[in-house]
Amino acid sequence: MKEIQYLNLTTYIMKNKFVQAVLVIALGSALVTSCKPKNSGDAVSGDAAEKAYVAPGKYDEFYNFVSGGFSGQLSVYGLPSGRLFRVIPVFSVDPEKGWGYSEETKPMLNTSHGFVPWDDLHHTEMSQTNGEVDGRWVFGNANNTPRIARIDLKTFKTAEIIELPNSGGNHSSPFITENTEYVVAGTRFSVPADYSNGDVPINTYKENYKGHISFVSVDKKSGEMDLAFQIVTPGVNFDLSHAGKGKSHGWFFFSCYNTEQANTLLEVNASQKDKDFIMAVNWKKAEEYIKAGKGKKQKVKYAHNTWDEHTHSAKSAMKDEVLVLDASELKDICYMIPCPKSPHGCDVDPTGEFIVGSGKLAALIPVFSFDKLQSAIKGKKFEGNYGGIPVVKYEAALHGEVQKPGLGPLHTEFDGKGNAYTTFFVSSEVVKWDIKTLKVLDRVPTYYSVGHLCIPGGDSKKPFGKYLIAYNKITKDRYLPTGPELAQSAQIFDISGDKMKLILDFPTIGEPHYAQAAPADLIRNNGQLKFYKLEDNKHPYAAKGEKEAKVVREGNKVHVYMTSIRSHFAPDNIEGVFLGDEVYFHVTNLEQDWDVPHGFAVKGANNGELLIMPGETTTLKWIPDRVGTFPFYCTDFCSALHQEMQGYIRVSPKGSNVPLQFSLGTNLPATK
Ligand code: K7E
Ligand code: CUA
Repeated sequence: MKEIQYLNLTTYIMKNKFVQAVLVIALGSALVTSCKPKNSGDAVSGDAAEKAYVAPGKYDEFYNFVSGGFSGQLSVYGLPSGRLFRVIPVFSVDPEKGWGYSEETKPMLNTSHGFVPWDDLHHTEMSQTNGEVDGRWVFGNANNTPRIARIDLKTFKTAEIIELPNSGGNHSSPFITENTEYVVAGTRFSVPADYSNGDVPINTYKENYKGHISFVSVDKKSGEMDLAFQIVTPGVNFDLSHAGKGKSHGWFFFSCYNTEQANTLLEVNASQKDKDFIMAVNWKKAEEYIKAGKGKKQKVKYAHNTWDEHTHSAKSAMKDEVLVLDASELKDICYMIPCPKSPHGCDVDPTGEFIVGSGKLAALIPVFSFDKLQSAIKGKKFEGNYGGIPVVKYEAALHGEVQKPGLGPLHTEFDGKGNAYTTFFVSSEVVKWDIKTLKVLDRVPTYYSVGHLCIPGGDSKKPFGKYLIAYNKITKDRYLPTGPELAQSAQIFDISGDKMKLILDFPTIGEPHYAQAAPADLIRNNGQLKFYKLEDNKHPYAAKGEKEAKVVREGNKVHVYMTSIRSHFAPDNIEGVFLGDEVYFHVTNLEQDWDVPHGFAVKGANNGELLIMPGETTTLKWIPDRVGTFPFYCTDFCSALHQEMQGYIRVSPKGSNVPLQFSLGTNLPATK
């Protein structure tokens, strides 16, 4: 479909409701199918591929943290090689690492709905200091059961997860302010607030459904999160957001669609209006109102889960209150800026002056000016209000429009040299344009249907504009087929010159949405943890040496204080366990050296394995289901005698007289 048709049709359809509905469906399916660029076979030319080559034994220049979408995980790649280093479990259980299987990690996945072992992670955002990526933490959002996670980049482990009340679909998240003061979350699905009665007819959306935007504070030192306050808004769908920076520090911008407030067939009914909104939030002002006691205390229920590196365990606390500010009562914290049509990405350039809205159904890209927005607010250049929130006149806040950039704009990143790069899902391309003049400078096809993109530091004040990575939704014909489901992919472009050049593409894990990247040295030299010190191990069931290894019965619970070191467990023979017992293997890895994990698995466990880092204690719960003798073994090839790293546990009938005993290196006395 050509842009021209698109524009003319837009004017035409506004006059005809039926045609409107049909066309929106057609556009919708265009969005789903997208056009396929020509010449997809010979995309990499000349010496381009060399630029992505990182010789064996050499390090990459950048770390790339890529969301896993419906895998609920975060993967870590190197740039420019595209090598996968690690998958960090966040919201989904991961048997490979025992995440969500070991007793210590289960509380990390606790929510007000109980244990939730899966989620949908769309966006990653790295912590910043003075608007620059600082390499300390990376945050991720859970879409389905609204949560935000903080991953510690010293351990590459999820350190904290906070649930968000009053939300449904935490999509517009986890974007941060320039000193990581707050990480925010806007709800995609408006819902009746948790503190109101939700048992209402769905067709009362307009009166009973609300949007909530959460401001979660982040402790400067520890990184610990706290739900500082929420702002309640009319029911719309918040989609994405970005914080202001530099001159616009103190503001946040959220794209919203479905300002029609439809609750059925949104692909038609939420595409009626010519313009939806970007909501500008003056969060400094909101902070003042909170300090002045203007927040209403509301009863809610949400989980806050934290990881303790000394006990090697998570704790889950249930919280029951939140402070809520009402955007329709406090007239100067939120402003709506009209934005054509169904905006998705909402991106702020490195100077903080330009705010880019990407209307999924728009044939242009509007760029708003922070200065103009400020004078429009001062001069009250409003065109009414939306649910009590002032609506700024489009022209009054507009810097200008990028004309005919492509079809289906989604997301924009910046190179720090005055250029913006926008992805186009429908026309399957990345388009480079000048932020000031709004002239299109270059375009490259992607294979195919690009969603997010990432430039290292590309949403910060200081982008490292050397590479651009496009994350594609569709790879039909790009790789060897793998049955009905094909890999999603990433493509790396060299953007150091005037023209973008494809240098590599590689398949990804899960469905990649947003990603962040930072110079490798920043993270490599942030005080990376190599092992946990045994003397700091405060796990209540730790055995810090083989002498402390023991088996203790407490009623029907049997606690095995076990150690592992190359290449044996202590104890490795255990008897006197009965059917009906719950056995807890608390395994302490005694190694004090980098990169020597041991694993632990026992036959019949309805569970994952344990993968225990040096100096760490981790627990596997095992309920034997039959009488017999069961082997356990180390799952991680730790030494030449790894295959010797094994043991037996004997399970006797309930009430049998086999005494509880254990050993290493000597035989247990025979008992019948
Ligand atoms: Cu994939 Cu950020 Cu959920 Cu756009 S969103 S693509
Ligand atoms: Cu320990 Cu293999």
